[in-house]
Amino acid sequence: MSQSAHPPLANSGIERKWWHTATIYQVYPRSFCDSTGDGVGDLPGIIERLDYLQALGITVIWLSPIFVSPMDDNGYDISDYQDIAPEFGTLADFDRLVAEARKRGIGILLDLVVNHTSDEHPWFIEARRSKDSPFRNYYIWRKPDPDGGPPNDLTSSFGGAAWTLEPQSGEYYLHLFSRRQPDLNWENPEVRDAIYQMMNWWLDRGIAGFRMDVIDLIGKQVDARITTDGPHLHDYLQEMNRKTFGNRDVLTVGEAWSATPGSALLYSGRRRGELSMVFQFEHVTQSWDEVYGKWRPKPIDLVKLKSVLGKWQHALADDGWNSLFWGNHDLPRAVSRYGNTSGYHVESAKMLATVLHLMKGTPFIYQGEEIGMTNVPFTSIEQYKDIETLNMHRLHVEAGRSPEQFIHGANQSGRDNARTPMQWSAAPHGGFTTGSPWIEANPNYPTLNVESQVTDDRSIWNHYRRLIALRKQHQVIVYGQYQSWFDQHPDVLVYTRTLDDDRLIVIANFTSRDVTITVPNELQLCGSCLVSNYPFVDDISEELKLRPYEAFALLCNPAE
Ligand code: TEU
Repeated sequence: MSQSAHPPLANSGIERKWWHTATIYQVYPRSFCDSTGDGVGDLPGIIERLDYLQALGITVIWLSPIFVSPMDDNGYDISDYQDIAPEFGTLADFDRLVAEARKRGIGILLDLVVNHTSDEHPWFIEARRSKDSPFRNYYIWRKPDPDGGPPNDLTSSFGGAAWTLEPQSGEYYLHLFSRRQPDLNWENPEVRDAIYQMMNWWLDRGIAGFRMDVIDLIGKQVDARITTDGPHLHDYLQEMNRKTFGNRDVLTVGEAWSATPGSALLYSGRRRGELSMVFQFEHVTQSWDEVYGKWRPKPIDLVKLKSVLGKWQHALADDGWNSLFWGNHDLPRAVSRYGNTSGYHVESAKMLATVLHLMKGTPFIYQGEEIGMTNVPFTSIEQYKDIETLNMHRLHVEAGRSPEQFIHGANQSGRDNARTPMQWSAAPHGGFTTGSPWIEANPNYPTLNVESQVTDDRSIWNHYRRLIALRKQHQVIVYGQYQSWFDQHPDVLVYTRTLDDDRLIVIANFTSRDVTITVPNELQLCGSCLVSNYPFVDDISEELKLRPYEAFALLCNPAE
């Protein structure tokens, strides 16, 4: 996995890194594979499935949090950073996971959640005990405003005020997420040192790096109402880099909802000494409603989507690095959001994978995406488990709005769409557990599952496997220069990647109709088909007829 000793590329300033050719697979441990029958996925379950992941060809597993936690936010509320949640296993299981994964050429990326802890973390238990506690300053406390209310109007991502009154001291503490997730005070050097020590402890156990939860929030200055991109954000990241992973050959990816092309260069620029890359969400949020956000998503406008994807490809072309993803544990299922699950499930899932995996950057696959898992048709709020969805539902109903309308929004964008059990087979609950799962399985598991796809050469799964292998074989996929075509076309997405004499052409129809495009001469359609989601017709003419959701890539060498 760690092949760092490549020479720099002659025709580009980018120094080669092992994670440039990597494909990362996100596991949401709670929902991946339950080895004990308690209805909750666990580390031994992941170990059982390592052969499956190796067959897919992935290089790294990003594990959503596995640490001790009251699970108010499914582990994004940590009460002990240096032990494993009992429902997931033990430290010995973790070490075995790292070792077994390594044997298969797979690294383990941990989820670093250090913007906040759980309210059950000993630091917070101590901090809230008294104003004089040595841990008080680990968190962010403020006096009430003059009329006794919260210090200011900052709100929590999960709804309501970002401040909760701690009655004993009469002060409020800050929580940008649930009240059970108090924000750490990064201005306190003791906090930073404690976090760096913990990071080094995990690095010494042989992990491949970190995914960093809401890392754009750590430089916040609450009195100025600055939450993202605070003045010391990049100083802290540089310090973290120096004191932890900087001299190790690991991968770091920061979650940064606020990232712009400019700030992404600060995070991931090669001379910055910060992170390998960030997750930016502009392609996600560009289709959200201006008022209701993700709860009333707009239909996908392909011209806009292409413009955002292209903007990021260009912005990080010569410095920094892109992450590539359609989904994660907070987002709807890719094929439900961007594809078509009614008539073209297989075609559209493969089309989306083709478009994403042949761009420049490191692709991330969210568990189940490789078989085209879909959003869940829950009809009642009782079926939902996610704290964000439940809180938002309460606020929606309290405001007198229709519960049906809320469920409709949650069916499209609620986080539980991504969190239903992994569908391994047609066995009860998709073969995820022999017990009763913590959240219901998607009822489509009898037909949509791993078992039926791995042996079918035309399956979505095998399409992903091919794309992952192509990235390892062709430098043009990793380093080729990106150029988009047909920018204003509402139905098709076309781009080329060029490296030395190699040219890759990717063409995709985003609609359920036949679409004919006139190929301009400069595009020089030629070469052999690397991957396609339809039986490939070899007569490429100027008038190119694309079938519904058809997508293919041609590799040619115009010089030959
Ligand atoms: O997510 C950050 C975050 O802001 C999400 O809550 C996201 O904004 C929301 O789903 C969109 O409506 C990270 C984690 O990925 C998420 O699972 C955690 O709940 C959150 O941080 C707090 O740790």
